[in-house]
Amino acid sequence: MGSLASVAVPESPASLEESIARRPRFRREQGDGSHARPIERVRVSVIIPTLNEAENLPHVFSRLPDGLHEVIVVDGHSTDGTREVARALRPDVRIIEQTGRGKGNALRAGFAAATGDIIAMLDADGSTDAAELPRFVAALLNGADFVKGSRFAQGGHSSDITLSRRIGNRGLNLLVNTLYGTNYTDLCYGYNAFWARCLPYIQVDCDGFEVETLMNVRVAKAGLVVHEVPSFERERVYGESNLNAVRDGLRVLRTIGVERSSRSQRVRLSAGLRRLGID
Ligand SMILES: Nc1nc2c(ncn2[C@@H]2O[C@H](COP(=O)(O)OP(=O)(O)O)[C@@H](O)[C@H]2O)c(=O)[nH]1
Ligand SMILES: [Mg+2]
Repeated sequence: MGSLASVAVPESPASLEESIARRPRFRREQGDGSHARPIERVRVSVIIPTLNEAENLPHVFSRLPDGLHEVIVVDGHSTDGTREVARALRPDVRIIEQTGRGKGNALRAGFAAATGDIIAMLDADGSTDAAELPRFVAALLNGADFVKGSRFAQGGHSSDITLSRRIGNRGLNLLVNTLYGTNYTDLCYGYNAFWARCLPYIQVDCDGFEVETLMNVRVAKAGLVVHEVPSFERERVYGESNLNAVRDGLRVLRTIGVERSSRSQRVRLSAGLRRLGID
């Protein structure tokens, strides 16, 4: 398994400074010295949302690379012993109980609690492979602000996605690329990593599975540098997906539309869609 220490990184902190200097707008807006840390000491926080994933955690945790700053499990009131299993597997794990419901709500809590320089999010069902993390971190160290995993970029693959989800994802992906001028190949995938300094541009304020779309659209709107890396999605090891293709597809569609409008339009559109039962 890969180790974060073995990531191919620019040789000195000066290289990172150089890549930041090429994006003066971003540096000016940050202005908080958050890049002063030498690359070798960059801290990586991993956020894992869990909803009854006790059986899957041994596999998921066994794939985590060495050298992580922290692993944060955000649990959705699981009743199968998920929190206890997480603690037994990894005594240093940070466990947070989410306050609301849904994956988006859980990730918001995890992002707020993270203390690392880089935040990575992955699933707890064995679909996303934590051993791929060094690839994401390398892309961030090489100049990306936000790194999207992609099952459909060259070298990526999914043995988990159903035909209907594949078609829906492709259509929604095309819509986002058309509306926002992006070149994404995989809109609705839960494996991403980004510099913590990007959080003010992301500000997750949705609750459900539309969270990845919201993040991808907001980083595009903010003009952040987004790289995609290929990722191999496996079938969930135990249990069943919590996602409903139609219900959650509509939520994704609504998110794309709402994000497209101005702030005041957004409030009105959001209220209108809610009246139609699309929330
Ligand atoms: N905390 C929390 N985690 C969730 C919730 N819904 C899903 N998850 C987690 O999000 C990840 C992806 O969920 P999953 O049901 O596999 O959806 P899919 O991968 O899109 O089919 C898994 O780690 C789930 O345990 C939730 O309401 N709360
Ligand atoms: Mg899954």
